Amino acid sequence: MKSYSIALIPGDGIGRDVTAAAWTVLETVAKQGDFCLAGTEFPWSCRFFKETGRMMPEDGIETLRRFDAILFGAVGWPAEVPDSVSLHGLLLPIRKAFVQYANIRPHRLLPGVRGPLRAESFDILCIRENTEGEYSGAGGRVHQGTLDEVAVETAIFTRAGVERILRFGFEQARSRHGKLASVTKSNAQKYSMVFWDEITRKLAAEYPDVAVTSYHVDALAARMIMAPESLDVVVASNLFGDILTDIGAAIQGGLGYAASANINPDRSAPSMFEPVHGSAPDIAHLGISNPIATIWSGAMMLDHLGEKDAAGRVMKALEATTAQGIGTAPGTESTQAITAAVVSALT
Ligand code: GGG
Repeated sequence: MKSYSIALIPGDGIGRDVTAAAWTVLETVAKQGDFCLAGTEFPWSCRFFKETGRMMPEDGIETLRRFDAILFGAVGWPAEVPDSVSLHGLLLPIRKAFVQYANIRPHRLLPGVRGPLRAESFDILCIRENTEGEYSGAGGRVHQGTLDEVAVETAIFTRAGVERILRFGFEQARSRHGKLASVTKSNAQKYSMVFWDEITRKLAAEYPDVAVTSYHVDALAARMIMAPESLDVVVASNLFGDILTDIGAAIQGGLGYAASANINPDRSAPSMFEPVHGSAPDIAHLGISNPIATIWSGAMMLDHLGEKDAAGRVMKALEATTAQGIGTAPGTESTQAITAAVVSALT
């Protein structure tokens, strides 16, 4: 029987509840199939930081490297650890170290889930560059605390980095409906974003079957609300992708439905699967967090591992659950009740 080793990092706040919920569903579908999931949980989080002074041990990356995949919950507990410390101490280093350069985020309405828009038949796949750009962490502050203080944060765009994410976007568009929206702000950012547009045009010649349109990020943000059904695959830089996918989450009913996969397309290191949402300290410990985004992310993990049938079964179970109205109104059912409904839809 095929076995996959999965590193589980529940992280902070609701990350713990939703990861446990997704794991219950994944273990159920594995038992029904002919494969096994061996999970190892790591306590890396803001609590771990308080105890050790680090978000993960010094050898954390090397520890994770031997796993087939990582299921991640959420990071952040700003009352105790600044968000800039927790994010740069856990999630971002994993994405960079494992060259998970493609962050894939699907946005569509599950049956029974009402979004805020009139348009209901959109199906957008956002691809966010995940290892460089505005989140490179390059910069510094001088003369701190004085009137002369200067803060510099440099966005880094490499030819290799931009080319590979755009190529990934073209390939995804080719495998879907053949449309790619490439997002920049090249009127205002005349170096990095003009560079991105140039590479988009160069690659477009290699993909004559893909209809590519370059949009400014503000126009694309409006389009996601006014005409989401006109979009297929959207590819954007780290920051723009981060922001646009919160719009994507909003139009699909909320962050509770927004799944994501941090993919290393070369498979030279593990990929990581996580809900788009953060740790939600305001509702942590209430037992009402929506596990659907994490369960959907788990389905993406199964798909990446090659367990396509199991991935499809989890998505069908999610759809059957929301179609019954379960998990469709925030805070109505407990995390446990939604999870139980998905598990029962699997059996
Ligand atoms: N589950 C994802 C999570 O914890 N997100 C927190 C966050 O702030 N993420 C920023 C990012 O995805 O770059």
